[in-house]
Amino acid sequence: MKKPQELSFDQAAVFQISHAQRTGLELIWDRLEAQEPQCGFGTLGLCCRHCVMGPCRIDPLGDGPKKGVCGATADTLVARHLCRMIAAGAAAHSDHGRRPAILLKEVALGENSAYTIKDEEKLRAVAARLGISPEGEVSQVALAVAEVALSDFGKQDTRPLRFLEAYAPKKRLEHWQKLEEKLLAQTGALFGVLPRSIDREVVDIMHRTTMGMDHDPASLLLQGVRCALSDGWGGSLIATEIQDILFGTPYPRKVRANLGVLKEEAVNIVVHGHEPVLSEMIVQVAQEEELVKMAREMGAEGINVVGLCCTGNEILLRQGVPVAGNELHSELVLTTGLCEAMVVDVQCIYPALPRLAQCFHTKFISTSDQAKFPGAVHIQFFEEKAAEVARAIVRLAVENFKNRDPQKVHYPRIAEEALVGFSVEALLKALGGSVKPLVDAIAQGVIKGVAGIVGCNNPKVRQDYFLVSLCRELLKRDILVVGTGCWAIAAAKAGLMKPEAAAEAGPGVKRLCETLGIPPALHMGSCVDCSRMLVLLGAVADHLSCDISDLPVAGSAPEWTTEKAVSIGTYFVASGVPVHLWPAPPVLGSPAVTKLLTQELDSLLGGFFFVEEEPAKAARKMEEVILARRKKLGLG
Ligand code: BF8
Ligand code: SF4
Repeated sequence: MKKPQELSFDQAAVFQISHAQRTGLELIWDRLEAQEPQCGFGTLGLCCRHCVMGPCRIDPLGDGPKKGVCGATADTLVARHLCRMIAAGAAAHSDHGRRPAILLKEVALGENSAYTIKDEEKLRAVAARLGISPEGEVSQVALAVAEVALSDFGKQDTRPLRFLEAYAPKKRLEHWQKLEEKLLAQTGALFGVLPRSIDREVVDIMHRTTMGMDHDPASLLLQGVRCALSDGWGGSLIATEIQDILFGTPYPRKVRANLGVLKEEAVNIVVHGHEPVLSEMIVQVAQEEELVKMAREMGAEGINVVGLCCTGNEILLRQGVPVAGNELHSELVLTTGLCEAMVVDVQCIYPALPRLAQCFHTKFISTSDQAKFPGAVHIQFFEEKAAEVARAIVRLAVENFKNRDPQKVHYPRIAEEALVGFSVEALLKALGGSVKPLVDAIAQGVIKGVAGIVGCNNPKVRQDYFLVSLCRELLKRDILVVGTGCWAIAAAKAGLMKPEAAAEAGPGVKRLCETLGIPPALHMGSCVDCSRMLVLLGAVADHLSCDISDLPVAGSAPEWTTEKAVSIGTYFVASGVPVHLWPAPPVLGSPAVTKLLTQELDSLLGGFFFVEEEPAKAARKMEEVILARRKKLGLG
């Protein structure tokens, strides 16, 4: 058994893992160990189960088969599998985005009175951007915006998504158009890059990757690019924009992060998953007098709602709700014995959680028809009865307070402060209304550039070590860091989101942060909010009349886990941003696909992937990319 310090870089996690090891609670690291050694074919991407002539696997080095039963090669298998990962990731983000889009339509039509439009200014700004008249009745504008969003999901013509056309910077849009024309002229074959509709690109991949369809790795990967773009500039962007309209655009606020946000005296409700539609409502009803009174009658001080992962990020940014942790904290939070309920919606919810909850008094409550868990209490969420459902959930948690066993309570009193909520709107406000001060700071060499760090925790990587160390390394090199998802929570827990953390950065970042009153690591939101980074990149590119691929920027997903992260990485690369990954994706079984991803995509799209195992080395490579782009821009 590995030592807790080897498993996590986070002191609260180390404390809690030690406790679990002492008391014999099974955690994710134990299950990883039980899986080892993991399958070499799978790791290299060399297996296929797309039809029942298989399963097939390809032996890259030995004297085993070099083709599947149908004749598919290693290149096909690897490209097909990566493509399906992108489709799954894009589907998850986009299906999430569909929900607020439908909700906005219902609110506009008066069919749902549980929700309202909180940010009218944003609504009108989004409308204007989409070419819809921003004037007039709120409900009319909202309906028009919702209709455009919904049509982007399901339209059948071949025009690019309207959200993409409205938000992507001019030069990038031209680049994609020209690339399609160039490939047609060069090869006589059609290669689509611009997404036609969000649902269609996922369906296209599922079709294309069945037995006997597309076997050309480049063709497969370009469809992967198209699907990923339908996520970044489509489904995820729609999720972000409409959630801002419905729940409010984030602005800077102080919050607390880590397991120490749990309160021994209060009823603790942990909300975990991704969508703010339910969690917003839980936060709201948990403040209702009747429920608070009920909690007091049970002997608790009150009701303490805390977040986990991306649903945590959503309410952290908009409501200032404290966040208990990122992905690898999801089991640890249960082991504190302090959770009356863990309420989940969709995505990144380990099926191990309900079993672990049963070792305590914790009620594990699932709410989505799309995410059910054996061993859970299921309370179905209906949007039109949102407040009632949320009240039933909170009531169940409050009633459960009496079942808490003080003998089983064990938690670290560790939490950090963080200044979060840097939406593009908030950043522009901090910059005085335009991106110019940021552009000037880059042009004058005050900072070298900007890096985006995204993504998950992965038990194969010491928790938060890469996320935090990479951030520190970049800051030292005078590269400002922005990001989302589980990185953002890691950075908050590590204290990097306090304005004082600028002291750790190089002199340029420090100066910029002090001038603007911002921390050196900026929390831009949940994983669908990676779209905020695209919008920011677009604003800077348009301001300079250049392409994103000219800007001194780089990205990284240093502890990535999910298929969603593959989609995110791909849409950044396809938008002109080089992206670092660790662990390596399952593509190394095909040298041809590996070369496409790490080299050839650069000439097609102005972005590429690279893999690096060490934070300092990854930072150095990101700095190199940034410096090379500065040089090209004549910035020295
Ligand atoms: O969507 S960073 S582990 S919680 S996938 Fe999941 Fe990864 Fe966390 Fe947010 Ni994003
Ligand atoms: Fe094997 Fe080809 Fe079927 Fe895949 S599609 S399982 S490689 S026969």
